[in-house]
Order: sequence, then structure tokens, then C-alpha cells
Amino acid sequence: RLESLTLGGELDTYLFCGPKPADVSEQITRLSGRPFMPPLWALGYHQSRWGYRSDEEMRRLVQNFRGGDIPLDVLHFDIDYMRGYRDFTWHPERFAEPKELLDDLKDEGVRAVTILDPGVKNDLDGYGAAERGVEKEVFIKNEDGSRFVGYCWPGEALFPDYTREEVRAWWGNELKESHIDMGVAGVWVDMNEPSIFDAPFDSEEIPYQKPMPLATPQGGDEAVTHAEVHNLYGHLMARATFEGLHAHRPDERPWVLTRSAFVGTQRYAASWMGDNSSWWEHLEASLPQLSSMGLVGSPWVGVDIGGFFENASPELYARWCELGTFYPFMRTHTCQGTHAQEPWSFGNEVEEIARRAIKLRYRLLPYLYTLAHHTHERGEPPFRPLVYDFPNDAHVYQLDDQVMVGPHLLVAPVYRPGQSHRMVYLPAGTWYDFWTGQKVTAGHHTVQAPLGRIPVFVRGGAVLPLGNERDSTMQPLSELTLNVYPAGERDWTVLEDDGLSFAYQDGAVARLTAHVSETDDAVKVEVTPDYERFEPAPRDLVVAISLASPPARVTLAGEEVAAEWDETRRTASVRWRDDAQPKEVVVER
Ligand code: MIG
Repeated sequence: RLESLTLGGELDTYLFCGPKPADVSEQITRLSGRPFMPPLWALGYHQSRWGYRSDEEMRRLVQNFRGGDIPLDVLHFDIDYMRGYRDFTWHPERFAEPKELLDDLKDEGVRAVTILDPGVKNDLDGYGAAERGVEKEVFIKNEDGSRFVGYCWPGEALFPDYTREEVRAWWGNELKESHIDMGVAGVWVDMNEPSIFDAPFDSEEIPYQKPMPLATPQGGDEAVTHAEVHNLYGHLMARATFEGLHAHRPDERPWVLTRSAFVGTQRYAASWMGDNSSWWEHLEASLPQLSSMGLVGSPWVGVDIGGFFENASPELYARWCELGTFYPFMRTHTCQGTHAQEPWSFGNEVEEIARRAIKLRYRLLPYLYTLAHHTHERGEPPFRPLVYDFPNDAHVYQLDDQVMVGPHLLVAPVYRPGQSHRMVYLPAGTWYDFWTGQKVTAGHHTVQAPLGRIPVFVRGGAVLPLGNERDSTMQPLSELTLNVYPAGERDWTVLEDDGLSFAYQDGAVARLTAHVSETDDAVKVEVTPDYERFEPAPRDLVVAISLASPPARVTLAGEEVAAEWDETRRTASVRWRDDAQPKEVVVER
């Protein structure tokens, strides 16, 4: 009975004919907008929890990350940084000097992301944001013309009508002094379904979630009811936040994280899947969740690593970090009142696993960042179901416990406790075990996966660019390795830019192309840098070729060189100082 599920109005239906799933992702984002281009730092590791509540605590966290040799780019500031949950304020005692704090964090390579809820505290007694908002009439009014008031964290709250352009501009202006001038890098928008309660949280009765009355008028010149735009509330809040960051810091790409979204929100914001729990089932569920989001045009997604509600076991947290390495957005987050959930909170063994998982994330950044360019250009999701890459393989149609990360990596996490191996299906083609460099045949395999080792396979033909380990993306890349997994003739181009500004739109992108070809007894890799429009920081280039056994002879630019043989990963590697000149590496088997 469809009529009982909808409230009326028209339902516009679009049919995307593909024919392949990859074509559908391209078509959806061609119509509804290409995903925003993230700044490089947003691809780094984010640490969060509801409950970090002081300047001192934030500084201690950064010390622990740096002292523990665990990379970190972003700390999230949840609702406790505000003064009584008032948007656009900082708590006067707990965060007395936000600018100083954020400057100091930045000196350590760490950026801040702050949360904002749509409900602006109904406090017209010296609270500037609410007063200016009332003066500019930005808040939603009831049918009788009085201001709509709902309950949320600040108690009585007023709700901006983000459908109106002048309201979005007001919201953006409010961001300037309180956030942008303080040095906040990105903004996390929450509760924007909008989530509203019928009583204050500290009341005797249990507060009950209650939507805004559906007849509530919204809109400006084009008058609508809340019923018509309810599902756009989060989308428009994300848009207002993105546009505000952009307007007041035009040289940097905005980064916004939103809980509620609609078709098209991918132009403005990343999102996470909301409040999950520290359950194995939710670790497992993240695979179909995130890969489905990617398919339908919303690729910058993650789930709370370790789980939000309840307490993660050490093993669950370790496994979740292993998988989180590959999430488009990698953040640990947990609820107020749960056990500590930092990489070091579960003892030495788990800390080492989390450290290695986060370090691998940083090594993968040149690959993930190249994928980000593809995502931005054509809607190609970095995290996707196998059917995206193998549309003709009926085995993968029902397969939702392994994913592709870009075209090169197949990731098959362990998502049950106490397991040391799992089944993995590899579609037709040549594959390599990421950890051992061993060639693996297509088909079903039982794969060893002890705690600390997530099964990852590289597709034959891949050139996988890996960077050096870094504490933060603020440190330059000093080494770029092109890992070559031979399987015939292939090209791959690594894309790099300043990672922060919009200069890439004018072509300020470095392109490093590797052309791989194979004969029976040799693998040839032609590396061609094109740094005319953007010059990367000084660095070494390395070509590392997966081989069954140590090579007989290796040449670099025609000269015989001593290649380094890595027995554990079965690669022969050749290194040189990147002088922006083309080079040819030939390995004779
Ligand atoms: O009512 O800001 O999903 O990530 O930590 C809870 C506190 C409000 C819900 C978000 C969660 C966040 C929490 N918020």
C-alpha cells in the first residue's frame, strides 16, 4: 500500500541504465553532482569520542599519538567544546583559548573538526548567534507565526530554515569568527534529520523523538511545508556549512561531515553511518553499507571504528582498525560513557595492530588520493562491491563480505571473533597476496588471517603507489614507491596536487605515469613524470616489482644496477632521486 507510506506530492523517478554498475555510479553523479574533492588531510586518520572535554585532554591525546608513533591528522571536537551546547561558542573554562590550542595542534600536524547541531539554543539574552538569527528571521516559524521551538542538547532550540539562501549565508557568517578564525579545519554536522525531542533531556519524563509538525511552513519565495523538505534538512545544512567554509576561506577545500543526507549531498559532505554499536555484526555490516553508499554516488563514507554504543573488546577493536585502513573516511569514535577507545586503550598487542593499520593507511595515501581524483571526476567510488569491477561474474552478485578498494585491492576482513582464517573468493585473473607478494590463482581460497593480518589481494596488472610512513599529511612525502604486480601490459597514473587548495581545478596536478610491459623473461617499467603544472616535494622514487624469485639482472636507464630483493614481500626494487626525468627499469627474470 504505497499511498500509506508517502505523504503525497510527486515522486520523480530516474532510471540509470548502466549497463554496468560502474556506469550507473557515473550516471547518478553526472546528474546529481560529482563528489567534492577532499583535502588530503581528510584521508588521514581521525580520532574522536563524545566526551573529550578540555583543552588539556586534546593536548594529551596528541602527545600520546606522537609519543606512541601513531599517525594522526584530525581530532574531532564533539558537543562538549561548546558553552552549554550553544552553536558557534567555545566553553569559556574548558576551552579558554581555542585559537592557541588549535595553533598548537597544527604545529603537531593535527587539525580540528568541530561539531554543530542545527538546534540553536533559544537564548536571546546575550547569545549572539540566536539574537542575530532572530533579527534576520532565519528560524522556522509555526503556522501561527510564532517561532518553532524543539528540544535538543541545548534545551529549547530554534531551527534555521536552510532552504532559504539568506539563511545559509547567515549560517556561514556565524562560522567565520567562531570557527574559521580560530583555525577549525572542518565541520561535523549532526542531529540534522533534524532530530528533535519533545522534552528537555534533564526532565523527569523520558524525552521522545518527535518530528517537526509536517504542516510547518518553510521556504522563502517558494513557500513549502516541512513535509515537502523534511528529507532535505540535513542536505541543506551540509550545503550551508560547505558554502560558509568556502566563502570565508576561499583558498581551501571545505571539509564537512554530515549525519543526514540526500541525493546530491556528495557535492558538499562526507558522511558516517550514524550510531553503530561495538558488535561484530556492525563491523560486518559496514561492508555492504559503505560499498552501497559508494555505488549510489555518496563515496566519502565511514562508520565509527570500534563502534559507538557499548564497549569494544580488544579483538573487535583490532579487527575494526585493520578494516578501517580501507574505509574512505577513517575515524575512531565512541559514545559518552563507554570505555576509552583510543589506539592504545586495549593493551600493547592491540596498540601495535592499530599502529600498523594506521601506518598502512598513510602508506596508501598516494593511491587513495589518486582515487579521490577519479571519484571527483567521474563518481568512481573508492570503496565498492566486487560487482563494480567484475560485473560479469555471477559469483560476486551476492558477495558482500569482501570489497574492492579502487581497481587494485581486494579486501576481505575477518568479522567474527576467534577466527584465524576465512574464505576468500578471487574473480578470474591474476592476483597477488599483498603481504607475501605470492601469486594466487582465481577461485575460492581458505586464507590465513591471524589477528593483525587482514587478507588483502592485489589485482594483477596493478601499479600500486605507496608512500613512506608519516605522522601526518602535513609532513611531505619523501619517498614514493610504485609497486608493480605484473600481468601483461598496463598503465597507471599517480595524481598529486597541493592537497588543500582549488589549484587542481586549473590543472595544477602532477602526473606520474608507469607503463608496464612484460615478455617471457623480463618486466619493463617506464616511469614518466609530468610535473609541469605542479611540482611534488623532493623525494626518492622506487619501483618495486613482484617476482617469483630474485631477478637475474636489473637495469635503470640502461645501466645495470644492484636491485634490492625483499624476501618477505618477494619484490625487487630500484631507487633513484626523483629528477622529474623519465626512467626505464628492466628486470630480467
Ligand atoms: O544525541 O554529539 O551520532 O556521533 O557523538 C547524540 C553527540 C548526539 C549523535 C552522533 C554521535 C555524537 C553524539 N550525537
